[in-house]
Amino acid sequence: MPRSIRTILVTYPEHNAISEAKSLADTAGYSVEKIVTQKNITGSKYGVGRGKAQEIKDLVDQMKIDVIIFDEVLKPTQQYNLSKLCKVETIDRERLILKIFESRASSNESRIQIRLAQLRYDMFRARDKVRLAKKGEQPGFFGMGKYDADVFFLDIKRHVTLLKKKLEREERRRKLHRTQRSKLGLQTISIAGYTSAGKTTLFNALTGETKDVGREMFTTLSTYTRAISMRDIKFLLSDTVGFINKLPAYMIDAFRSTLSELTYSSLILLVLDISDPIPEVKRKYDSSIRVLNELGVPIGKVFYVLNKTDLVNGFESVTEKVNKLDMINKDCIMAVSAKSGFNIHKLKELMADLSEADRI
Ligand SMILES: Nc1nc2c(ncn2[C@@H]2O[C@H](COP(=O)(O)OP(=O)(O)O)[C@@H](O)[C@H]2O)c(=O)[nH]1
Ligand SMILES: [Mg+2]
Repeated sequence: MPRSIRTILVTYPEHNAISEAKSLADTAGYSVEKIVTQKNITGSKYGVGRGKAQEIKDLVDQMKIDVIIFDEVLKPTQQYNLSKLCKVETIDRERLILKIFESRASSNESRIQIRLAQLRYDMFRARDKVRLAKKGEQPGFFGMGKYDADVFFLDIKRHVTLLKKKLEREERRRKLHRTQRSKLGLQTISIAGYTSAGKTTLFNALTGETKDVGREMFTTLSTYTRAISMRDIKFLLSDTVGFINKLPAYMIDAFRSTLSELTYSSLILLVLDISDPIPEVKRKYDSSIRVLNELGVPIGKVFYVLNKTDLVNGFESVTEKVNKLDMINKDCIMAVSAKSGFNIHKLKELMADLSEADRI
């Protein structure tokens, strides 16, 4: 087993920012050893201030850190300065998100969309990088002059055109794929929701109870999909990529295509972190519903799972929060704790009930 990649996470000193950034890093497979926060992480030279940068450098040395994850967009110069100071690689927020999408792409179409987003990311940074290269500050990068820079841009543009053509072909093929998937004869239940709502914890809780059924039958299943059985009913359960705050516009197509499996799921478990303050739960609920609408998911297929009830004081508080949410489909709610296991069995029973009643 490869050694885990030890990281320092640099983010804002707010609970939400920290838990989202931590979950993003986890999802991308990094091991977060230390969290460093600062109110403003968009400063000019290092992103963080000089003193903070030095503090990070010391921590990198002391804790044998491999990578710095920076929860903001960094310019190549900033990335370069921080990496040069600390002598380790720096990954900014957008690169981190692209890595997650890349690891979750399950179709040719989404792989192309993600490649397109990666090219956009590189393109935004190319000019700055060329400038760095000219100053001789980053010999590892192309080492190019103006002429080479033009060629580089032209190459990216050609690549983009090519990928867009491929994408059109894949879109035409998509219908076929869906028919094939349904031939497996199993219904798919997908777990959706914001990053750090507890999707993966719920996925593990739901799949942990039963043994993997007939995995050998589904050799194409990814690590994020497992076959589970409840009573005698079998389902495919999928952990999907989370909704992300402040997702840059150029990544939206890539994000949607990685979530396309939601459109052919029989049931969507929409996980909400009920321990968030009400306005936060409401904001996440509203925008989750909006994304599901945009993806063409019928709201009747959505079942709400209110997670982290162990952090909420008493059942009344949960009920009170729910009343303020003004949900569509109010009868499709279950409060659970994926961590403690509270109501997990009940949730499974309920999924079986829905199936037997032909609701899914
Ligand atoms: N207290 C509590 N923490 C939880 C619960 N479910 C998940 N978590 C924690 O919330 C964080 C994010 O969970 P994760 O499953 O990775 O979220 P995901 O990003 O939606 O997949 C982790 O630190 C979990 O341990 C829960 O029911 N109660
Ligand atoms: Mg997860």
